[in-house]
Amino acid sequence: MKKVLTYGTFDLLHVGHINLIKRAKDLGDYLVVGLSTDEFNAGKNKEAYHSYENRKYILESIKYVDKVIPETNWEQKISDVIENDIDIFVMGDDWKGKFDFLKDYCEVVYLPRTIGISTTKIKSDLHRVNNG
Ligand code: C2G
Repeated sequence: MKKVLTYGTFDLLHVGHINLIKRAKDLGDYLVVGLSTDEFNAGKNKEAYHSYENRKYILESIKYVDKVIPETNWEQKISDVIENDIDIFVMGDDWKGKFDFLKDYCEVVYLPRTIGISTTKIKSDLHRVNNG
């Protein structure tokens, strides 16, 4: 069984997230998602609209996702790969090169992002619509 791992915040879930999750799953048989906790996001200067519990519940309802684990720090990826027996690590190519250190432990794949959609865009578009 080929196991795949990816990470993210997955706030205000949109097709860019689903495209990534689906393509990641299609590279193997089992997909683990490392979901950024609210505390970890604070460190990324990101504040998710949905809480970690709700983002986890939403991700677990996606047919491509087999397991969700918490992402609490930048240092956990190597142990996550080892402990979950991961064969392939996948991220969108906005992260290209940033996780090449994982190549000692598994395959590393950066996938093209879906153009024209992002959680930030959703928030700013809604702000404009609601504020004239
Ligand atoms: N993504 C994408 N296309 C978009 C938007 C996002 O392919 N239009 C991908 C990102 O490249 C990432 C995943 O969807 O691989 C999740 O995106 P975010 O929730 O924004 O994740 P991020 O904040 O980048 O956190 O340790 C890594 C971090 O946790 C990644």
